[in-house]
Amino acid sequence: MKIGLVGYPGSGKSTVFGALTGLVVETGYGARSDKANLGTVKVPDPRVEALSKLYEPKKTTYAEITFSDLGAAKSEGIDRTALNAMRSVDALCQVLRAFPNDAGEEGDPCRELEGLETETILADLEVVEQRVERLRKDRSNPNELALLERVQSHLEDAKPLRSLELSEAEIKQLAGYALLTGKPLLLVLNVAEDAIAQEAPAAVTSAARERGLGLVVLSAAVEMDIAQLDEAEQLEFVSSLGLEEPASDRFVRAAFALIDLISMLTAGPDECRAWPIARGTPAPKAAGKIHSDIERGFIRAEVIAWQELIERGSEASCRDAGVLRVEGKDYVVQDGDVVNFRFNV
Ligand SMILES: Nc1nc2c(ncn2[C@@H]2O[C@H](COP(=O)(O)OP(=O)(O)OP(=O)(O)O)[C@@H](O)[C@H]2O)c(=O)[nH]1
Ligand SMILES: [Mg+2]
Repeated sequence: MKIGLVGYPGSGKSTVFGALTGLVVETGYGARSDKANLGTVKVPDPRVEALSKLYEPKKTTYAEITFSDLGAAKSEGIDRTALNAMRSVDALCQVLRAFPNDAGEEGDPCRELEGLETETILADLEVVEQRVERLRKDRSNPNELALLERVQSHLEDAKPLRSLELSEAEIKQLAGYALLTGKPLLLVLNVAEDAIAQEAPAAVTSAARERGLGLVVLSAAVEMDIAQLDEAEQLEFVSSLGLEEPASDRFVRAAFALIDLISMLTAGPDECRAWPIARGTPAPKAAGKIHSDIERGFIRAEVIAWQELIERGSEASCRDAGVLRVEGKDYVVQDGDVVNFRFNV
């Protein structure tokens, strides 16, 4: 799963990326290479932490997501290279500048939000118009034509695709077009160091709410500093700022939720682990994430809600208490299920 960091030049994409990944990257206006920065980040998960404390396993593995710093904007605004780079990611996070830059200019996050929205709507319209024209000419697929005409008129109303109501089948039909405004979008308001404990400006929160978009407030510069500290120092520093955890932890969790993934958990003395799966995945398919043999030879899943396991301290006492459920192949795995698969190959 890949998430693209997008936004206007100097909004702080590379700084956010550095803070998330702990990688040292070049920041500052014009500091960018031709290759997008790529980095993989653990999704902080207190459930995995608790299980790991209980089992003291040899290995603890968190879910991961990959962030890509699509810092390819050339001058003012968003250019074509940046727009094209967005097509290959699963979701977008737009970094909005709300701190004064080196030139002393205040940020205008609402303008940046609207600006990128307009650019991406226009880029999508271009794709859709071309396809509509083709389909009208060769009359090969009236079904798809009708759908694309609906999409076109929605975009022409200056609305992003994600606000158009679509059936599962229609979403599938459109997937191949990789339309930018159909991708899940999370907003990151990058504020000045002295504004992290303050509420986000009302104009920004209402712009996010109107569009049904998530909003995370952080100061990338501060998060970058936090990322350089060891764990104990981090906690101390974060609480001295009046926060409970680094904002980047909240951000990564929000990004994970954005792509509609949930975590199946496995726990034991060898490994405690979170397995990212799509919401609605049936047990055998979820088992296949661990190993294809387990999917092939699936017999049943033994499931305990993670809180029960932590509370009762062992699988055996969960069994005794009747909170270990035996589920078959139609069971849909839920977020936070600790699962043990029985299989036979
Ligand atoms: N004061 C302050 N400065 C920041 C913050 N975040 C980023 N900056 C500074 O703003 C400048 C631009 O940040 P970058 O992370 O390079 O921005 P970018 O979006 O990657 O920029 P381009 O790659 O040029 O599009 C750098 O000088 C950063 O140090 C912040 O939270 N507070
Ligand atoms: Mg950059």
